Amino acid sequence: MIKEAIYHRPKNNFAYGYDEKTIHIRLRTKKNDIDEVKLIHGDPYDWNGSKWSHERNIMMKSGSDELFDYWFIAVQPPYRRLRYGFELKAKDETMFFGEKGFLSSQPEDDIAFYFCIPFLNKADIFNAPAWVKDTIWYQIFPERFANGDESINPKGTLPWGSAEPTPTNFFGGDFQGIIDRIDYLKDLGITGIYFTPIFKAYSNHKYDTIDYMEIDPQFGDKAAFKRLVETCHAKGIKVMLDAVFNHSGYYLPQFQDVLENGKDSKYKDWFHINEFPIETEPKPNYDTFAFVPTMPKLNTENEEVKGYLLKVASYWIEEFNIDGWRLDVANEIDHSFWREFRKTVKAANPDVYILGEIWHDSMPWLQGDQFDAVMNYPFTSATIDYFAKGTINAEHFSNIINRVIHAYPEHVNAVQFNLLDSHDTPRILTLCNGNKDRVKLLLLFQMSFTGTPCIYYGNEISMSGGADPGCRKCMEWDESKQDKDMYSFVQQLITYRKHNNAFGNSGDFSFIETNNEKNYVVYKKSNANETLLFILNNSAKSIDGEFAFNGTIQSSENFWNADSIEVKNNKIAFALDSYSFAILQINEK
Ligand code: ARE
Repeated sequence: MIKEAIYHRPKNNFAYGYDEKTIHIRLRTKKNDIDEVKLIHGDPYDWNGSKWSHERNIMMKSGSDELFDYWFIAVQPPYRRLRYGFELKAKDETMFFGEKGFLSSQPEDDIAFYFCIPFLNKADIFNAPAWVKDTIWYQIFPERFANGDESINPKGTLPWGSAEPTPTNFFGGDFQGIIDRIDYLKDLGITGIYFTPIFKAYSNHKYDTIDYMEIDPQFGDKAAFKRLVETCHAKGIKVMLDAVFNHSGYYLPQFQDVLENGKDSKYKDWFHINEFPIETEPKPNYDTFAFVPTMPKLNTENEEVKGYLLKVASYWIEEFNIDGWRLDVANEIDHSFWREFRKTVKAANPDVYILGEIWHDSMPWLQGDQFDAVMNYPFTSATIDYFAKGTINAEHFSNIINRVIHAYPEHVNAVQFNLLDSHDTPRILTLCNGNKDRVKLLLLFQMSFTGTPCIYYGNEISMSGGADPGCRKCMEWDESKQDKDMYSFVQQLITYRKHNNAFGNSGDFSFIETNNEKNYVVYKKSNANETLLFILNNSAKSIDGEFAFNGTIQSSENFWNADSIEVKNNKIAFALDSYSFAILQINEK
C-alpha cells in the first residue's frame, strides 16, 4: 500500500455537504493499489459506554486518472454531524486512515483520530439555481450577431460580413438584430444566452467600459435591452451578462479624472496607481489587465468602488430581470469582494447564476460563498486536444476528464459551463482543420457530458475562424452558406439532451473503455431508469472492436447510429467508420 499517495481533506471537493441531509466523501489512492475502501463513520457524541457507535460501508471507485484512483460514498448522518475514517485493504494488508494518519488497527475510543465534518449547516451548502443544470447556452458577441437597426450604427460601420474581423472594425450588430433572430435560436433549441459585454465602451468587444450603468449606443438603449430580455424570456431563454469588474476602460470618467488631476484626483484610489505622473509607455505605471494601458485595474478593496460595482450588479437584475452574471477575469479580484457580490446578487434574486471566468483549478471560488460555476476550460482543452487536435490518446483524455470531474463537488459539476471555444479561442471547425466529423464528435461529447454546454454563435452552421479576432466574424445569415446538416445535428443533440434524462444532466457519466491503439472511447450515461452507451471512434480509420459491459444486459436498442452493434451475453461488438459514433440504449437487469 503506497500511503504517500493517499489523500483526503474535509470541506472541499473531497468532503462536502451535498444537500441538507447528505455528505459526499471522496478518497484518493494510488492507481490500482487498493482493493477495497470502507468508510467508518458515526456521530461523534454517540457512545455506547466507552465504545464509539459507528458503521462501516463500502466506497465505490468513481474513476481514475493517470496516477490515482478515486473512491466515493454518500452518507446521511442522522444528527448532521460526522466523524469518519477509512479502512483500506490491499492484498493481505489492512490500514486505517484518519486525521491523525495511518494505523494498522482501528482505534476504538480515540475519536480524535477521525476526520470531522462538525455540522452540516444549511447556510454552508453550495446551492446553484435549479434551472441552470438543464440550460443549453449559446454565446453571442453582440457586435457580430445581427444588425437590426442601421440608424444606430457606429461611425465607420462596414457592410455586414464584408471584411475579416480586426481588433478595431465595426459591423453594427445590435439588440434589434438579436430580437429579429430570436426564432432562429428558439428553433435551434438553446435555453440561455451569454452575451459578452453590452455596456457603454470604446472598443468593438466592449471589455473597456466607460459607463456600467448605460447600454452602449451601438446596441440600442435601455428600452431596447428591456425588449430583448422580455423577448428572450417569452421564448424560454435566460439572459446572462458579462461583468467586467477587474478593470474599467481608459475612458471611464473616473480614470479620466485621475489622468487629468493626478494625485489630486478624488478618484485616485479607485485604481492601483504606482506613481504619478501616470505613464502608459513602455509599460503602464498603474495596474492593468495584462499590460493593456486602456484597461486600468479597479481597486475593489476601495469602499466607493465596491459600492459602485455592487450597485451595478443589483441594478441590472432588479430593473432588467437578467438571469446571470459572467465575471470577467474573476480570479484577479479579491475573494472578499466576490463574497459581498454574491450576497448582493442573491438578495436581488436568488435565482441568478454567478459564473466566474477562470481558466484554472477554481475550488476556492466554488465553496458556496462566491460563484456557482466557472468556465470549464480544463474540460475544453482536454476535449480539443483529443477530438480536434489529436495530440493526446484515448487513455490520456479519459484521465484528464476524470481528474476534472474529481476536482469539484458533484453539484458544482452539474452546473459547470462547458465550452468548446469562445470569443477568446479559435473556433472548433478551425481547430478540427475543417473536418466536420471531428466537430460532431466534439459536440456529441460536450452535449452528453455532465454540466451545461455552451455553443459559440455560428458553430451550429459551421463557421470557421482562428484566434481573436478571427473567431469574431459576422454571423452568416445567407442560408445558402449555412451548413444545414450541422444545424440539424446540433438541434438533434439539444433535443436529446432536453428530453432524454440519461443523455442530459441526470445521467451519471463514467468511462467504460479507452483504446489507444484504435483510438476510441466508450462511456456510459445512466440513471435509475436507463443506461446509454456511447462509442466514439476518434480515428481516421474504420475500426471494429469488442468490449465487456460490467452489468447484466437484458436487452438493448439502437439509440443513434447503433443498428449494427451486436450485443452477445455481456459483450458488445461494434464496427464504426472513421470519426463516427454509435449510441446504444441498454436495459439492465
Ligand atoms: C487584445 C488583442 C489580443 C492580445 C491582448 C493582450 O486582441 O490579441 O493578446 O489584447 O494584449 C478583451 C478583448 C480582447 C483584447 C483584450 C485586451 O476581448 O480582444 O485582446 O481585451 O485588450 C487570460 C485571462 C482571461 C482573459 C484572457 C483573454 O485570465 O480573463 O486572458 N479573458 C477575458 C475576456 C476577454 C477580454 C478580457 C478578459 C479583458 O474573455 O475577451 O479581452 O477584459 C491561458 C491562461 C489564462 C488566459 C488564457 C487566454 O490559458 O491560463 O489565464 O486568460 O490563456 O490568454
